[in-house]
Amino acid sequence: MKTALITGISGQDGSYLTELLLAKGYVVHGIVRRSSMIGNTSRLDAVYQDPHDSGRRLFLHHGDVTDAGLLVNLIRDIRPDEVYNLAAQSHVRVSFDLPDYTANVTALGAIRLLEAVRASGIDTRIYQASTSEMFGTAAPPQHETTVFHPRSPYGVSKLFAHWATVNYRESYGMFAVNGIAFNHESPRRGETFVTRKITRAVARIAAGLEKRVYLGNLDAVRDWGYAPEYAEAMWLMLQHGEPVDYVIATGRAATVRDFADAAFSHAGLDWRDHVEHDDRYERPAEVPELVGDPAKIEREIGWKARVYWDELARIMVDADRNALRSGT
Ligand code: NAP
Ligand code: G4F
Repeated sequence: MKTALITGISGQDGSYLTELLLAKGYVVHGIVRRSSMIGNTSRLDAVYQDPHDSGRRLFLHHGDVTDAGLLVNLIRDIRPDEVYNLAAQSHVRVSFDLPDYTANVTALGAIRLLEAVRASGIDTRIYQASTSEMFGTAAPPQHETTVFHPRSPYGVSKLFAHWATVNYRESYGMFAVNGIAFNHESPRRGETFVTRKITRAVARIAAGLEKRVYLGNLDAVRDWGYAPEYAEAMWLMLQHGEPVDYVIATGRAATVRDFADAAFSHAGLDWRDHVEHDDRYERPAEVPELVGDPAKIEREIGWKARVYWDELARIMVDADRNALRSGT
C-alpha cells in the first residue's frame, strides 16, 4: 500500500487527486490550513473519514507551507512514497495585490518542501504544480522548451518553484518533476476564476436571481481542460520510469468571450444581454494567449485530454444549475 502526502488537498485539484489515490488503494495524508470555520475542507466531504473509523486511509493535518518545521516533521513521520505540492496562492489577479505573500507561499513553499524531503533522506517522488502562466507572452503553442516570460507575481513565484524543482533533481538526484498544467476547471473550481464565475452567473441568471455578470478582458485565450483528468496526469507522471517535466494541456483553446457564449447558450441565454465590463477585473499585465502542445505527455506517458472547453462549459453550467436547484 503506497502513501502520499498532498499539500493543497482542500483545493480543486487536491480533492480530485485524493479521490483518485484513495480509489487506487493509497493511504493519503493532506495538509489543511486552520480556519475559524470548518468549510475549507468541503471539497473533501465525499471522501472524508472520521478519525475514529478503523481502517481509514485519509488523514488531514493542520499546517501551512510557510512553516518549514511542520513540513520536516510531517515528512519524517509519514515517510510518503509520493509528495504532491499543490498548495499555492493560486489567483493571478490577487497576486498583484499580495506579491510578498504570494511569493512566500507559492515560491518559498515549494523550496521548503523540497528541502524537507532532502533533509529527511527518504526515497520519495515529488510532483510540483507548475503552470502555463509561466509562459506569459511567449507565442503559442507553448511546449516544454518554450522560453518562459511570466507576467504576474504568481507567474514569477511559480517559475522560482519550477526551477527549484529542476535544481533539486539535478543537484541531489531526487525524483522531482514539474507538471506544466494549462488551465483546468470543474464544478469544484474556485468561484472567482473566470469559468466558474461565468457558469455560476448563468445558473443564477437562468433562475431569475441576477441579471448580469461583470467581467474583465474577454479577448484572453485559454486552453481549458477538465480537472479530474489533470489529477490523473499528475499521478501518471510519478509512476513514470524517469523524472521528466511535461506540459499538461488539451491543445485546443478559446477566448473568454467564446466560453461565455457556450455557457449562456447552454441555458438558452444570449451572453450579450448579461455580460458587462468592469475594469477592476483587468490585470496590470495580461497573459494574452495560452495554448498548450501536449504531444510529449501523449507520446511518452499515454495521457490525453478527453474533455475540451465547450463540453466543459456545459458540464459546469449543468452542475451549477443542479446545485442551485438542490440548494447545495
Ligand atoms: P486552488 O483550488 O486555489 O487550491 C489551492 C490549495 O492550496 C488550497 O487547498 C489552499 O487551501 C492551499 N493553500 C493556499 N495557501 C496555502 C498555504 N500557505 N499553506 C498550505 N496550503 C495552502 O488551486 P487548484 O486549482 O486546485 O490548483 C492546484 C495547484 O495547481 C496550485 O498550486 C495552482 O497554482 C496550480 N495550477 C493550477 C491550475 C489550474 O488551472 N487550476 C493550472 C496550473 C497550475 P485553502 O483551501 O485553505 O485555501
Ligand atoms: O480564470 P482566470 O483567473 O485564470 P488565469 O489567470 O488564467 O489563472 C489560472 O490558470 C493558470 C494556468 O494558466 C493557473 F496557474 C492559475 O493558478 C489559475 O488557475 O483568468 C483567465 C482569463 C484571464 O486572461 C483574465 O484576465 O480570464 C480573464 N478574465 C476576464 N474577466 C477574468 C475575468 N478572470 C477572472 N478571474 N475574473 C474575471 O472577471
